[in-house]
Amino acid sequence: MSGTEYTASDLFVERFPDQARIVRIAFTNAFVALGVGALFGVLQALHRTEILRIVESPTYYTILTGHGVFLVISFTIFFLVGLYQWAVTDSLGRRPVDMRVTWTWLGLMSVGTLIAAIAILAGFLDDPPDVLGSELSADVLFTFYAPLQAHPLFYVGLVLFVVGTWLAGFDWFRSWWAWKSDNPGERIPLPTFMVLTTMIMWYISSIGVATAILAFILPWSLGITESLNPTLTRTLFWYFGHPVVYFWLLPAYLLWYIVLPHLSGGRLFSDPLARVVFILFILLSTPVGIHHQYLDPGISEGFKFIVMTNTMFLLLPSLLTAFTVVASMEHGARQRGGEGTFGWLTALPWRDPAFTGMALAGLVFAFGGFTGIVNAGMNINYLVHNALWVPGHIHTQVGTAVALTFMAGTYWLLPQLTGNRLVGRSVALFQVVLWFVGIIFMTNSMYRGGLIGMPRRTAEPQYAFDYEIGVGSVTELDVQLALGGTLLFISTLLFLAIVLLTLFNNDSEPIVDGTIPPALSGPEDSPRILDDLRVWVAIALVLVIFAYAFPLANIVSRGGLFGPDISP
Ligand code: HAS
Ligand code: CU
Repeated sequence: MSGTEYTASDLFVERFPDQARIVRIAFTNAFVALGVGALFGVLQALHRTEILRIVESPTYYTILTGHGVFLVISFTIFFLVGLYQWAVTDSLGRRPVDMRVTWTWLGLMSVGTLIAAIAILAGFLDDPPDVLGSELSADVLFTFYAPLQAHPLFYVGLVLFVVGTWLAGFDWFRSWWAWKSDNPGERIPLPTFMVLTTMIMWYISSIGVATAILAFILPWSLGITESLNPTLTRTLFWYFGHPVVYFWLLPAYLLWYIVLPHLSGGRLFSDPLARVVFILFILLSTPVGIHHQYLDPGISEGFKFIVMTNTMFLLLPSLLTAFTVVASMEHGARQRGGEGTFGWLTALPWRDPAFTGMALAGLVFAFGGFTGIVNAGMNINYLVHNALWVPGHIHTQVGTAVALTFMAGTYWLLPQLTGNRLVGRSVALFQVVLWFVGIIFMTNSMYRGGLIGMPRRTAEPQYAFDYEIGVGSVTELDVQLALGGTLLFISTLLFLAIVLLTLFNNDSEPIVDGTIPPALSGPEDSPRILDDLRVWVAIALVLVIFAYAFPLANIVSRGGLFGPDISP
């Protein structure tokens, strides 16, 4: 049997009712975070553009923190654990070895989120309460590095959340080990392979943020240490801060590789290429984080140059993905009778919201990828780094490539997780297209605004020079941004309504569509070493040491572990 025969012919919820429940709970957490985060998003868009100001400017930063944390940490990662729980269970055809571990990680992640959320939301109170001797607040943005300081509970919440994800990874590794002893010599089924490689990348990278918080930021926020070395904690943050974007992206890639070819009417073009892509992410995701610090003083230009080179190599797995996924879509379209060089595009199932959402997300990702290449260029980065261009990049990438794929994936998965037919397919189709339109308006404005120097991370980007209202004026850009943001918010509400109605649509006949055909070129066409995960871990660690040992030693030798020694 080849590893790609991960058929799920019967409804998932009937084969694994308790696992479907875990996935549903994780998704529910994700979608609650999505709703709150989206509300904060539209408030920001309207505030920045001065169209509607219902909060004071200082509260803008509370909202900005909530927007970032709820969307890129809670929404994305809760969706990830739900999807991965489904992928492992479905592709290995077995339940976790010990459900207590499963409940523990879900519990840790949920409690951690709640604690961090309370710390953030306290920022809305006129007089936030004192907890543990300091005022409860966390206006530190989702990049929470020093010198901004949050209440200790914020960091405690984050730590619990991350420990939860580590335990989830352990749970999935255990399932695989158990499966391996029952199936000696078999190739790892592709979805499980994707889960395990993602988690290896996550273990290697999240150790950076864990060190930053536990060794430096938390003790400093508790008042145990008086100071810290900001360059050191920033560098540790970005050591994790780049790979985390792939932690959001790889579940979307899983859907593009596993589900999208099938929705297109065909089969995955190449299983070996998919494996190579995920391995490249293990190797290359981490030794690039300093590309977020091109403008930081205290890191030598030479180190930055090396990181720029690594980043350009890191384009490879995404370019390979563009090839493999589009080739699979084309194969599907031709199975459906599509012809011609581009004519096959019209044969794709554009009326299916799950398909259309993922395809549009991929299209937007191509643009976001190109802007990522701009960011990665050391000298061009100086132009865009502190500008609205970067939020433009963020919203095409995690805000659409990932978020829209997750929504589209939900339309495909939900009937399998609940046994209920999806409510309002045509509304769902409208919802994904609305997202696409909204993001085009919003990011077009952000990219162009960034190029003319509009700053990011500020509540008050006003300009005195905007004399004329017309194409290219600040007013035009502001209106586009606000319009785009509003459409995205409406689209989110529609999505949440469809999900909610589907959950209660339990007297319906579900459409069962879980059977995923094997890849055109299966795992047997690739060397077995691809599945030897230890080899890739070892190489990844060597690369990390090469990329970080010297810069870190340099930073510590100049600024000290806990900040510069300023004693006389
Ligand atoms: Fe980035 C900043 C470089 C990818 C997220 N990035 C950010 C920040 C976030 C973020 C959140 O080098 C801001 C952090 C902050 O607050 O400061 N990024 C890159 C590069 C890539 C990249 C080189 N980023 C992502 C992804 C993200 C993400 C993915 C989230 C999920 N980014 C940077 C840099 C900065 C940065 C600098 C620092 C900026 C600064 O100065 O602060 C690459 O991984 C991109 C590779 C992608 C491609 C596209 C391939 C195309 C595909 C499409 C296939 C089409 C399909 C559909 C499936 C080369 C795969 C076809 C449809 C049909 C109809 C046929
Ligand atoms: Cu990055």
